[in-house]
Amino acid sequence: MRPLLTEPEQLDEWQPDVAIVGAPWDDNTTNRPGARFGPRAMRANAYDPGTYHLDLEVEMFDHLEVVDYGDAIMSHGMWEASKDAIHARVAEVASRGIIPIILGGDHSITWPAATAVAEHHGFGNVGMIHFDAHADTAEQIDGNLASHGSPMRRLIESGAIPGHNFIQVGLRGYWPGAEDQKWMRDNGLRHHTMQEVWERGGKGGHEGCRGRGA
Ligand SMILES: [Mn+2]
Repeated sequence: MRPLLTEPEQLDEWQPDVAIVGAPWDDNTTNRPGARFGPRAMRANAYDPGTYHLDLEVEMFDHLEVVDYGDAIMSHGMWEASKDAIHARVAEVASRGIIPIILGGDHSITWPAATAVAEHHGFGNVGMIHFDAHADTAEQIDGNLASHGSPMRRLIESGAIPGHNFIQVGLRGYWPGAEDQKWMRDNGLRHHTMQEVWERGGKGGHEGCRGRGA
């Protein structure tokens, strides 16, 4: 139900607070591809009315001008071209001071998307609150530096978002292993495991945060 804009000049005309950008890419998954259908599925699910926030008693679009800025154009099987397309489309939004909300897509899209945001605010000035089962800090997976398990590593290595600006919430399961976790500690990342969230609930204070500086 939001206006669809397709050209950067329309962003200048409209001057929205928020612009949605789809990034329908899933070739960097190790398993369970299909996230390329995420943006269109989320748009389809937003078909019904319902923009009033019950808890806050706020009609959200009275306060936020939100537009749909379409999808970044993906070139199937071609990460470099697709990465550049995601970066460019998010940069068109972020460089105008508009907040981008990016719909994926597998998690590799966070590398170009968050880089574009960091370029606007300055490398090192952006924080990442990362809700995920996995830390996505692998050096590489099966030789793929752009794997969906690696975007946070790339952002930290490039300096776009330093490790000490990361809070990861919900880590669980078997991965990453000890070596990558040591790298995360050495780079100042902090996290709340899913076990901790279960035990303490969502209102726990900062003092329980694990990792350096906590
Ligand atoms: Mn992830």
